[in-house]
Amino acid sequence: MSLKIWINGKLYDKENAKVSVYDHGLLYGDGVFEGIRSYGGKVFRLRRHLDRLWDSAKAIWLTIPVSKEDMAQAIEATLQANGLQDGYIRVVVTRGSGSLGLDPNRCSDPQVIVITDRIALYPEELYQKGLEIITVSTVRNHPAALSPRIKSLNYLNNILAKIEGLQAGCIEALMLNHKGEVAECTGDNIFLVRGGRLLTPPNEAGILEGVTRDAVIELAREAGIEVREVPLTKHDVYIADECFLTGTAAEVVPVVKVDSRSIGDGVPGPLTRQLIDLFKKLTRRGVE
Ligand code: PXG
Repeated sequence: MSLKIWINGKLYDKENAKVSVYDHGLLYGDGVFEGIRSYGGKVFRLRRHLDRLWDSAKAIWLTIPVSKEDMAQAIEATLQANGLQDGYIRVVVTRGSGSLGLDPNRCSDPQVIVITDRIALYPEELYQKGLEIITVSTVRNHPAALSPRIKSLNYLNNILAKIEGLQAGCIEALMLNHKGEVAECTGDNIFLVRGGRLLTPPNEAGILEGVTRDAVIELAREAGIEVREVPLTKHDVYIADECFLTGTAAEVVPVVKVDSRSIGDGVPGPLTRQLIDLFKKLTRRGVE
């Protein structure tokens, strides 16, 4: 049975789920999206993802033509139609089809798309052994030009960084901001551990405000671990005791090498392992 995709209120077979080549989402990357997970049929922090989607849309003058409640129902319906318990949800809102010019006022019918699919996980080995990443030369979008807080369909900045990482044999890559400070990875936020404290770049560093990042900050504070959102440099990364990444797809994944330097002892550290465990429990809470 083929996957069902929800577009503007209707479910289509994957083969028939289509948008116009005149859609400005395709022509210009004019649109917004979210990547969400469900665990045991329960959507993780749905409200937070919907709020972020609506914020992204607002920042680009895009009116989402359904309510948050409708969107939540569409997500539930699509998960159910595909019989997915543990799944990956991609919500996309495009500007809609228009003319071959930038003017969004000439676009009609924004496309609201809900894709639910099986989640492609990183190999378990990476969670045991940790990742190696490199810092890439692609600088994170200048926040004054295009805010990294907008999860827009234009992901070229991150894709260029991803390619640089992949060419060096790394599946994630660390991006610096225009000031040379640590920002985030291509699809994950970054955390360091130093002297028993958790450190992570603040919003002002020009990052996506990750839902997983927020969850990990909350979990750490509940566990009595101090968390500081402070500007960080590559040097801070190199001398950290531990390092890990957070993201919807990756969850919490240890990093053991950055730019050919071992982080701490070169193995996933105790705070990282504790937070992986706490995050796992959080996502399964109320599920079993
Ligand atoms: N930074 C960036 C630039 C992201 O795109 C994150 C951090 C982590 O945020 P969340 O809210 O997920 O904790 C993201 C999220 C994918 C994929 O298919 C990418 C993301 C999320 C889901 C899937 O590569 N990026």
